[in-house]
Amino acid sequence: MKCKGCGVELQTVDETGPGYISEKVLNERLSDGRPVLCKRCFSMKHYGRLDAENNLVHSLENLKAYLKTTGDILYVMDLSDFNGTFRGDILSLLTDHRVHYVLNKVDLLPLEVKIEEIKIWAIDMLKVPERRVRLASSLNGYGINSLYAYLKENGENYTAVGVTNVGKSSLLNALTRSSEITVSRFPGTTLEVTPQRLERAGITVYDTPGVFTSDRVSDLLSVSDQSVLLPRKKLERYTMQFHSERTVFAGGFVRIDAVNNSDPVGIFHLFMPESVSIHETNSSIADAQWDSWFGSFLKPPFTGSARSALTWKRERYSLKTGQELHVNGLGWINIAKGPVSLSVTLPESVRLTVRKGLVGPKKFKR
Ligand SMILES: Nc1nc2c(ncn2[C@@H]2O[C@H](COP(=O)(O)OP(=O)(O)OP(=O)(O)O)[C@@H](O)[C@H]2O)c(=O)[nH]1
Ligand SMILES: [Mg+2]
Repeated sequence: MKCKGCGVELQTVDETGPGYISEKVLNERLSDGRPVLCKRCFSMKHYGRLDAENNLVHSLENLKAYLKTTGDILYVMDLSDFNGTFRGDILSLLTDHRVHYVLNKVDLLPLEVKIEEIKIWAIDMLKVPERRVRLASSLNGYGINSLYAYLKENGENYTAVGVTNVGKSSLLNALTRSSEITVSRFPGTTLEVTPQRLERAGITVYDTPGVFTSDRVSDLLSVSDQSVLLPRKKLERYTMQFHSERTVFAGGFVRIDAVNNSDPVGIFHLFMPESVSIHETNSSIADAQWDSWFGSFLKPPFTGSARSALTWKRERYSLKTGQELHVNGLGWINIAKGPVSLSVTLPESVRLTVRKGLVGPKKFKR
């Protein structure tokens, strides 16, 4: 028998292993006719707590096995981390399938950016036909009814695929109007493939465990720190001017320095989760203080770790008005008035992408 929340096989023997439920609770639940959840799902669902860090890290290899399951693919992404969740390595495994893109968490984007603009931008980024791209929020229900109708029209079986924490399980709960599958702020919540029946539509959507990545800022954090970084509300916007000899920190992991040149003073916006500390200072102070500020004044990281434990790189960019520099698993810099020359210092593993702006240059008043 499988856990209704995460799909893993239930067992009553190994208290620290996946799928554990005590024999007593199992028997009580079965005799009451209530859904049976493993201990881990129970505490995530009812207390928002992760009792045991799961040790099932799902990779592309696991995904290949799930792809044998059936049908079209629902490729689920997180709009607040577009480039971090739009993955060439996953998509290259999907070439034999028809892929429909669900851009989830649209509720996290600034109100000033209109839904239609987001859609046009996303289609341009994804380079796929418009009909294959759906915007959604599993949280506030945006786009769920039309996605339901779309799925009904286009097939009978789908597999929801994507990296951890993009909201695959939340999306399926929204579509089935239930809360049966466990969702949580911790990455790696779903442990096995579980079919979800959309009864009225006569279709089945398979939920799958998220693929773990290694090039997002969030990947440098412990599981509980990752849950803190995940935005709870719309991304925050910080508007700044770029002067030479000045440095901006986006948390402890990302240092942005204006490159001393003849550019006129540029203006940029940072879009980041509310838990990221943003701080502007003189570059000389930044040099002196970064180590001691890392993880205390500058978060993330939220719990003790040393800057010297990581390998760092520095990349230089010249950005024009309207362009953005996206930092995987964190947020992005939007150039409101360019050109801007900057250097970004960050951990070697984290990927940056220059992209056309999701946010138009004249969107915000200063
Ligand atoms: N703001 C917002 N948060 C969302 C949305 N959908 C999901 N979330 C949150 O994102 C987190 C992860 O959601 P899950 O549904 O567990 O994500 P998942 O992709 O199934 O994750 P794994 O099972 O770990 O692969 C939870 O805290 C959800 O509440 C959304 O549309 N908007
Ligand atoms: Mg899940």
